[in-house]
Amino acid sequence: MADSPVIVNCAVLGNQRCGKSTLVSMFSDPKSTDYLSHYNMTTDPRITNKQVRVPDDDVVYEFFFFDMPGCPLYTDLVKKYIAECQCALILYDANDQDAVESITHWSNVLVEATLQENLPVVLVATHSYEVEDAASVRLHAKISDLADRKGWRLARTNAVDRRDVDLPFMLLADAYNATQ
Ligand SMILES: Nc1nc2c(ncn2[C@@H]2O[C@H](COP(=O)(O)OP(=O)(O)OP(=O)(O)O)[C@@H](O)[C@H]2O)c(=O)[nH]1
Ligand SMILES: [Mg+2]
Repeated sequence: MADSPVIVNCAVLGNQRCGKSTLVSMFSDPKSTDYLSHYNMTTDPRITNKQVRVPDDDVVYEFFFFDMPGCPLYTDLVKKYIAECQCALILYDANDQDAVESITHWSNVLVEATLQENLPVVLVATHSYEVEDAASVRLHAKISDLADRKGWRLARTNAVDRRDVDLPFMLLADAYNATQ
């Protein structure tokens, strides 16, 4: 009989409206289109789970995704919810010129909540490929450098055409597996 999958808790963090609930719901329920038709601000943290096989390996993890509110009013609540998380997806809008500050803020929240400095993190650029001007290319280069310095993986996604919406989760499984 196959071993049971290892359970891993993953915090899903990022500014309000950057696309956290959309990405998680597209991955956990590929037929869902709810979040694309209208915006539902997350007020109650939502936990969903899905198994992910590590690419090129025989290992399966069962991730519990803690989809948190981005609204600053909830930051203390977020910290309580994610205290036991073992990894994180940190999302940002690829067109937000303040994305570096938002990533820094959410990575600090992760460290303060978990008291762990080096949890596996995947950065996820949402709304990617929508504006390809010089400013967004520069921003992407800056965030790639930040990811390299921190040892984080980086994925670009777009929910409207569902481009690469599974990629962050494959990178997450691989990044988490590398720590085991
Ligand atoms: N154009 C575009 N819209 C997106 C994308 N991803 C999400 N959205 C839209 O952005 C809005 C906000 O998405 P949510 O997933 O609810 O954002 P959230 O990060 O969960 O927001 P909070 O729950 O308030 O923290 C919704 O209307 C989505 O349809 C994307 O890649 N491109
Ligand atoms: Mg949400």
